[in-house]
Amino acid sequence: MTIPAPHGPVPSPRQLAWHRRELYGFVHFTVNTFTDREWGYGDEAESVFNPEALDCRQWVMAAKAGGLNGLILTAKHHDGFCLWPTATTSHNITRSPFRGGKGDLVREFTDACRAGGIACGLYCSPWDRNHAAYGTPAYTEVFHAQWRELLSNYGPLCELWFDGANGGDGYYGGAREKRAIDSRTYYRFDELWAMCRQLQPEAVMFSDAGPDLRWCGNESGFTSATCWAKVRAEGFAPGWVESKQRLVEGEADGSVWCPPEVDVSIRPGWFWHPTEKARSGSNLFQFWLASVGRGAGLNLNLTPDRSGLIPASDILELMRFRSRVEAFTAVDLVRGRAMGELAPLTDGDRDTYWAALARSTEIVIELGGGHNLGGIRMEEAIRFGQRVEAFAVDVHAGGAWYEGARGTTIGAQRILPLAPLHGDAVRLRILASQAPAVLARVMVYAG
Ligand code: FUL
Repeated sequence: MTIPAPHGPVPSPRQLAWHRRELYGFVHFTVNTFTDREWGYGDEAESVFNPEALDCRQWVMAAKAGGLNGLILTAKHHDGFCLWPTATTSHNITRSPFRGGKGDLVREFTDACRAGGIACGLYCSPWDRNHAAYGTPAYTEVFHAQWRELLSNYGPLCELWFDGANGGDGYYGGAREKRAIDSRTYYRFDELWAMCRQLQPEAVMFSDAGPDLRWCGNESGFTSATCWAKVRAEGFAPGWVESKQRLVEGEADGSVWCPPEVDVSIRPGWFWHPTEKARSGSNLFQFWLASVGRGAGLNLNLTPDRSGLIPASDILELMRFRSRVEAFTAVDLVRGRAMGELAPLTDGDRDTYWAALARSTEIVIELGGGHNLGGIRMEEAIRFGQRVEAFAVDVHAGGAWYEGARGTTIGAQRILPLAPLHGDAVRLRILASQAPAVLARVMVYAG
């Protein structure tokens, strides 16, 4: 078989590795946890940060209970308090009671992730409501130096998170005023990103505008049903995008591979608040279907409380969520069933593929007897680009074909519940594709 020529942009190796992570989490934790705020003003006393039972191994245990493959910690949020002993500002963890002023939460976090066998990444906010120099070129130097410390001292990181928010006002060393910056130029992201590539070549970088991952345009747990991993390069900068819709769907004629990450919190807020509760496991399962199920990544935020631990009630919902995913995907009825040239589709190997000859095509996979159907997972072999524009899935039941699902894009993976039919074969129809489809795997889940 000839190797297909790539169609349009293709993922980099680091983006391919990210696509396979699929499900991971944020940890939002800082002074806000203790002051009951979402955006600290920047004037918080370091002494408020005092989590007496903190144990990052418990965070990793909670992540694994939910099936998360990695965690990303807010090393510094908009309030400017640094969770590591930085040389760039005195507004940091060494001036808090935590570990008697000898603490380094970034160290404890990265160590615990590695010990637990999950990936770790970091968030360090561009906007800094504490720093006196915010708004001047001097702060940009500070911000770059903070990232240099984080990139240099904590081993390999999987993801670097550049937040786009900037609300204007803050403490700013006592000035207590509003400061405006031009987010397209002020942070000198080109230089910063070059440093990230040099010091952490494996890490993907997230911002509204990539370069590796884009924001999905909402914090509500979904990406759109039509989901392109490619975008046109123009009209984006961190914290700035010409049109939000471009982020949501991506662009069929995009020139750059930049898939969406869906970031959403397990609770209403990003930080722990005494009056809020975790979303249910079935709610999290819906988020999974609407993000991972549409070819995006799901970054599910966890919120340690004031003791420094993730609440037991949240862990219970994470376990329920994981059970829902495991039950949905438990039995693949077509494993090993596709024959001849289609065999790569059901061999369980994401690296093998089947290439169609035409832009519309159909394949039939027998189930070897009647089964109740629950769902389907389809994958394009995205190293050849994203191609499929429309598809339908039919189920053969009682001697006739019934349409069980229909959609537009497939991408890295498309996961859909199927109409509850008792069938003995499944037919995938590729109705339209920018170039002949190249598919990696098809799985049909028992219902
Ligand atoms: C937003 C921030 O303003 C929120 O506080 C949170 O960190 C979220 C992930 O990103 O832009």
